[in-house]
Amino acid sequence: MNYFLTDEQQMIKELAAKIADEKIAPVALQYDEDGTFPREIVKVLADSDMCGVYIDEKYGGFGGGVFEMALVVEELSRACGGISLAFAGTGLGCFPIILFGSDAQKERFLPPIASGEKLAAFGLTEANAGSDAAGIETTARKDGDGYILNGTKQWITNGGEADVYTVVACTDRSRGARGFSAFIVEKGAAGFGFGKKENKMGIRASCTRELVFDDCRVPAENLLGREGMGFIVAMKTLDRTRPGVAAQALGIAQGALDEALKYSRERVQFGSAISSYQAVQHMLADMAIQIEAARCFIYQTCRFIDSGAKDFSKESAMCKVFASDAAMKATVDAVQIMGGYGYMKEYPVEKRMRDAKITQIYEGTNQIQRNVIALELIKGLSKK
Ligand code: COS
Repeated sequence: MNYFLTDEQQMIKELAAKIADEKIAPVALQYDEDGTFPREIVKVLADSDMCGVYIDEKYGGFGGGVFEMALVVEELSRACGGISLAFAGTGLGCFPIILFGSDAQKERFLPPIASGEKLAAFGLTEANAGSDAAGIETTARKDGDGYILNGTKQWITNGGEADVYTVVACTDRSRGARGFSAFIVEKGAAGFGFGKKENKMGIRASCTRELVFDDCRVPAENLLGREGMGFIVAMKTLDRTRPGVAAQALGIAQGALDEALKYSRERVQFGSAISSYQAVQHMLADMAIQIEAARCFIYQTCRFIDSGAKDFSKESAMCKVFASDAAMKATVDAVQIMGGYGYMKEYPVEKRMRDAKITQIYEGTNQIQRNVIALELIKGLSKK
């Protein structure tokens, strides 16, 4: 399918694909096994000027948007959905600054992220605040010319590896969703530490840790937007980054289809390659249909967002649900096509099945996405 990418977008996609094939695919299973953070790949991305594709040129980026970010995430995830998260998790941590940062904050924090010198992370989730984002208990108390943060963020992608953290904390519990504020916290700040590295089912090359704030002082100049805007910062960020999760799912699914297709042409049973049997052909065809539909949906949603659209919560949630459900099904089917080999760790599809699962869960479970979609539908009706 011709998606009419611009020359620049085509170049970005091809470069990301080359890095995925040459640098990530050969090491993906090892990183999955060891669970080590892919610093070497981050360096390759930095050397290839990929880290800032979605950051303004003024701050050292390429000047693209959500679409360029998704193209990179898709291609990297085709080779490894875990390694791609060093890049995608940084995007998630960066968007609060891109959207709500002052000029001074952007000038200070974005250039080292665009160059790949620094990584970012986003701290919203807590032990008792997952789907219910407004349930966060981390507090930020005004103290002179700064704030004192106390609390613990859980399951933070790039936790401990990132240098720049955008964190949402409660500044006034009495104000409900308007009582949260978002802050930029730097690694190394006094009172800011990390929990143990989580041992995960999938995306094992990605580092997931707690962020622990123990009387951590954050200067007032690190407040993002105004006090009380934290919930909106988080929601508007997630509206822009959920298509990135969809792109991660898309890449994982495409990688699974590629492997299953290749295997089905090589595997001979009952005297013929199993690709000659209709039972296998139909599974491959269904995977391809879902993947292409997801790609159309994601690309169009990203273009819609980058066109300057104001409200795209519904579309963003829809493409995340569609692509992640498609990836889960495609990866399970890829394992099925490869049978016993598919179930073995030395073949590269069981990892994709494990990696796919998280895309139905993080940045808002698919059940929460359906709530968002339904509410938007109902709101739309009542406006008519
Ligand atoms: N853009 C702008 N504003 C938004 C918004 C969005 N996408 N979503 C909600 N808001 C606003 C609402 O308009 C409301 O504003 P007012 O107080 O002015 O009316 C405010 O935020 C509170 O919204 P709401 O009442 O809908 O909040 P809820 O507590 O009911 O939660 C959901 C809404 C479930 C959508 C939210 O908690 C959520 O997204 N949960 C999933 C969190 C998530 O993705 N976690 C993963 C973390 S990152 S890995």
